[in-house]
Amino acid sequence: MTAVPADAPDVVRSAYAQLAVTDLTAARWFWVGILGFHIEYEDADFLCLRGTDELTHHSVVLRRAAAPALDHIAYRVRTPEDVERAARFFGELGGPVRRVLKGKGTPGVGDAVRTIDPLGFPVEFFYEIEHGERLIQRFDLHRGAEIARLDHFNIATPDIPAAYAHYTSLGFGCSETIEGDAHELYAAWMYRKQTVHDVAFTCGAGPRLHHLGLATHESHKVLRVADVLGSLGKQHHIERGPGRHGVSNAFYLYLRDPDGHRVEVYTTDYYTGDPDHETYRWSVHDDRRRDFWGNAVIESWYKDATPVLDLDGNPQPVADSLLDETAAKVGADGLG
Ligand code: 4SX
Ligand code: FE2
Repeated sequence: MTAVPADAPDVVRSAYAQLAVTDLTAARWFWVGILGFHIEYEDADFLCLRGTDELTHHSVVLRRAAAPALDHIAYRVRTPEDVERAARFFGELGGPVRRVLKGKGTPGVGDAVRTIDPLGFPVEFFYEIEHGERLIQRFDLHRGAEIARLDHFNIATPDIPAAYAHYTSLGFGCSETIEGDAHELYAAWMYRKQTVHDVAFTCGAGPRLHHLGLATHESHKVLRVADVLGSLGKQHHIERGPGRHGVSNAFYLYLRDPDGHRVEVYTTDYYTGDPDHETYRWSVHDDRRRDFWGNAVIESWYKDATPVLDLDGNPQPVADSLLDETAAKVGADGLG
């Protein structure tokens, strides 16, 4: 596993995302009924959701709001002292740092620190969180896509080298990249837990949230959720796939929730925990990189993403991308 730089908080994993949604009833149909998340807590404003394998309070929080947005992504750190280390680390970077005391922020989460990171994203770091009932063998309660856990955040950001540098300074390793002829970075996948990623960067206008990657155990769950949406006449929620990624080797399906937030149902990537694990580099011209079978990527997948909020709940300004992966020639349609 990658060592943590001396001044950085020890990040364990991508832990949860809090999304603003406009209609909790519609969101519940999608996230609970279709994806199979379990409700750990709900009130008039919040829905806290947990996958079947997750022992902590939630991995997705939906907050009722006037417009769809990302409130924050959150990383769990190893000890309470790492929450303090996060406050110092981001304070020195010059961004706003806000302490959110237990009971004042997201339900179930203890004392936390929120910041706007150098990439413009609202990010929370926490150690303490309530635990929930073990659902791993409550097969009687499993349903829908049987989401087991949150796997990763994918963020749209205009400057991939800057994102790579920031997450490297936080002790993240890099499992895979997409690179141009001069090794210019189009995309990168970075991890703390021992999988392909906790966070990945898609080159695009940003800061925006590209998607949440949600792990299920078996590829037939991915196929089943597509079949169910078709049966319900809700096939417009399917955006891309099912397919096999080149990067990560995962089997995937991208869906859009009722507010347009993108989620990926994701399964069977690989172990990256050895200390000398090497980065696997894909050429941007290889049409297997994003779909191993060479299926073209729909343009909305590259272009659409969720706006992100600052710590006061106002939309963050968005900057245009430096590189355009859709312009890289890979085949007849150039989308690859
Ligand atoms: O489209 S890619 O094959 O590059 C890809 C996208 C690989 C892994 C992911 O989680 C993802 O969202
Ligand atoms: Fe993903």
